[in-house]
Amino acid sequence: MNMTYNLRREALTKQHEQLIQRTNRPVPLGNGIFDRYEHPVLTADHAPLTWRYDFNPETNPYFMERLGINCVFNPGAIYLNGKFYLVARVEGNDRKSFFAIAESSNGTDGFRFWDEPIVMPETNDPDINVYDMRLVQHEDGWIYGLFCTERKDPDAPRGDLSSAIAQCGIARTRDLKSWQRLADLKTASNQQRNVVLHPTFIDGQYAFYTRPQDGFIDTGSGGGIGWGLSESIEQAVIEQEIIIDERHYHTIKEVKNGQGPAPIRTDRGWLHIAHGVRNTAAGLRYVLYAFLSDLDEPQRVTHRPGGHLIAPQGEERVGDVSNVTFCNGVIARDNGEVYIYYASSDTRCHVAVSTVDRLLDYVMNTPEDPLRSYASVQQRVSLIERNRAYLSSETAQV
Ligand code: M1P
Repeated sequence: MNMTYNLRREALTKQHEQLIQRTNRPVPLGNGIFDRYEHPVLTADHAPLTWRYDFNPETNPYFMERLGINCVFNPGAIYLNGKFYLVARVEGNDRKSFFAIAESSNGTDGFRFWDEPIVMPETNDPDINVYDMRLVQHEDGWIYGLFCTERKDPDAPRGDLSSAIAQCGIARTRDLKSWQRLADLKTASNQQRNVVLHPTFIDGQYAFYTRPQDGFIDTGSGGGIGWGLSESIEQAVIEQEIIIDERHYHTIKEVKNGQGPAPIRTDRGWLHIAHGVRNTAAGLRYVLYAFLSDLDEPQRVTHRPGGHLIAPQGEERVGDVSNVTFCNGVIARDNGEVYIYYASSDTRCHVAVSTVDRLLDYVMNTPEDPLRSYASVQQRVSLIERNRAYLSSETAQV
């Protein structure tokens, strides 16, 4: 057997195993709202070598990569039978995304992909690309995966090979292993991305968060996080779509926004994580924000903390699509811990750990964006004055 093959196979296998077994520690002294972790939880290098290399020395004497993985990002998440599962968006060097499950016993490190990726069944209208799955354990007993299905725009002018139509694909499973594909969601909008199934029935119907848009990239006159109901999930149709969280001038969500994972049920309401997008001279900037909505009427937003919850930092700021944080997976455990899985710059996956109590404190006590610099500085002056009063009373007591 040839030396190159042997040396490379052995070294790469060792390196891969070390990466998976790498300990991941929380970064000390964060902002008190959540703890970031020092390493990404999943990267392209976590993809098993058998997905990338031909192991037969006869046909691959140089142990050369045959099918490269470009990046692993935007994972859906679910906690089942004591394990943390991520359904990651794995993108090959050919730009096609597919879904693959990685599993960990503690949610912050040790994520290992299952032996094979998910082979998602197609509908009669084959998907060109599928991505960004939101996993929901619905009260009807199924686990649903809602994702973006993208196809070429049939009305694109000749020569335009970029215009696409994004719609919501729906699949369901009981065990994350076998997947049943249902019909794509039907709405009045030409473009739908970031569609999420609410985990409970509302008025006896399936409830969806949507994101209607005019164009594939541009919201045009559309946008905002929408909401609609459907009697059926097998043939889901939303007749009436309302906007529950609008875009707003000079905010973190002036260009577009979208619901992240399905919201977390808490005593105080449904806790949502979403992404907001604004324009800059360097292109679009994607950050995560949070809000709270009413327990009985999840479409009624009750608290809107201003600004971002998580924005890209350090190495997170650079990647295939730089300056992006995106989240479509969260795990809320019965013990109150919350694991926010977010991706940075369309390249890798991270975790930020918090608790329901801390996130509720954040959403209920962070003031809303006052929408003007004058009002914004007043919020800060008011905080400074309250602190001055408190600190001087503290000194007086000593
Ligand atoms: O590139 C950033 C993100 O862009 C899209 O999100 P949105 O529809 O809100 O613009 C998605 O393609 C997402 O996957 C990607 O991370």
